[in-house]
Amino acid sequence: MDVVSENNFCFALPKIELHAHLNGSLSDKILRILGCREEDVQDYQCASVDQRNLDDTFKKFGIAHKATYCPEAVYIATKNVIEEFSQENVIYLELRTTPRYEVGMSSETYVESVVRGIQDTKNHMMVKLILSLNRQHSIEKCQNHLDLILKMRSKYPDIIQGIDLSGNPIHGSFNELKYLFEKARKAGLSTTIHCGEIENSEEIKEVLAFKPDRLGHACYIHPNYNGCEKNWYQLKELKIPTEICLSSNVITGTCDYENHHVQEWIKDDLPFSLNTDDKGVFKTSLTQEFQYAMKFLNLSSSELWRISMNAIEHSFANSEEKSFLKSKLVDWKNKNLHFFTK
Ligand code: 6MZ
Repeated sequence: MDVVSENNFCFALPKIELHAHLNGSLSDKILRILGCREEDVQDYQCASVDQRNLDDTFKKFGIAHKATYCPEAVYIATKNVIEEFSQENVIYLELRTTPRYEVGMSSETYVESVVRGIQDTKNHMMVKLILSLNRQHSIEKCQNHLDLILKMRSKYPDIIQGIDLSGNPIHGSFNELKYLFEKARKAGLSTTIHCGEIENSEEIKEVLAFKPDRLGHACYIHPNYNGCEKNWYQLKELKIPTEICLSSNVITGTCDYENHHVQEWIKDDLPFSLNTDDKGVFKTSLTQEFQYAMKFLNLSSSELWRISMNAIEHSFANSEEKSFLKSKLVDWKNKNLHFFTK
C-alpha cells in the first residue's frame, strides 16, 4: 500500500479508543469554543517532541481545567470530544475523567455534566465512562471520590463501567489506594491502572499482583526498557491487556517511535490496544496513532484491523455490545477488501 492508501485506511478503519482523558483531549477548536485565551491554547499543546518531559505535561491539564470550570463547559467539552472521535471513525470510546469540584460546581455535578454529554451524543457512537482517582490526591479525597463513583455507578450502570488510577506517577502510591480499587471491583466496576510510566519496579509488582483488567502505558516493565525480568514474566503469565499510547510516551520522553516498548508485546504476542491518551495535549488523533503504528512498527492493515478487533474484547462493554461492535468491524472489512490485498 502507498502512503495515501495507508492514511485512508487508518482513517476509515472503525477504531476503538480505550484510553482518553477528557481534559487532555480538548483540541484547539474545542478550547476556542470554550472561550480559552489564545496563548493558553498554544501553551496547552506540547506536541513538540523536544518537550520530552512528563512532569511539564501535567502542568498543561490546569489550562483545560480552567476552561471546564462550570457544568455547561464540562458538558460542551464532553460532547465535542465525543464528536471529534466519531468524525475519525472511532466506533467505541471509553472516556475517562477525574471527579472535580470548582466554585459553583460540585464533584457530583461535574460527573453529571459528563454523563449528560455522553447521553446527548448517543447517536454518534457507543461511549462508556471510566472515573479516575488521582494518585496526587490525599487518601481521604480519593475515598470521597470512590463514594461518589459508586453512587454514580448505581445511577448510570450502563454508562459508568470502570475506575482508573492516573495522575503524575512521581506522586502517591498504588499500594495506599489499593483497598479503594478492591472496593470498586467488588461493586462490579472494571479496573484499569496507569502502571510503569516511570521506572518503579516495586509498584509495578504490586499493580500486577492486584490483577487489574487493563494496564495503562506499561513503559518500564520489560527488562530491555529498564524494567525487570520478574515483572515481565508475570505480565506474560497474566496477559493483562495494555493500553498503548505511542505519541504520549514519545512526547513525554520515555522512548522513540522506532524503539517503543510495544515491540516487546508484539514479539511475545501479548494483548494491547492503540490509544491517544491526551489527543489535545499531544496534538494527535487515533487515526494518526494507527498511521504511526504502520510507519514505525511496520504493522499491516490486517494487523491493525486485528488490533481494533482485540480492543473490543479488552473493552468494558458487555458481551452483547461486544458482539455488535465485532459484527460492525467484520462488515466493514468485507466491504473494504481492497485495503487488505497486498
Ligand atoms: C497519568 C494522566 C496522564 O481527568 O481532568 N492524566 N495521568 N499519566 C498521563 N500521561 C500523560 N494524562 C492525563 O483529565 C486530566 C487528568 O488525567 C490524568 C491526570 O490526572 C490529569 O490531571 P481529567 O479529565
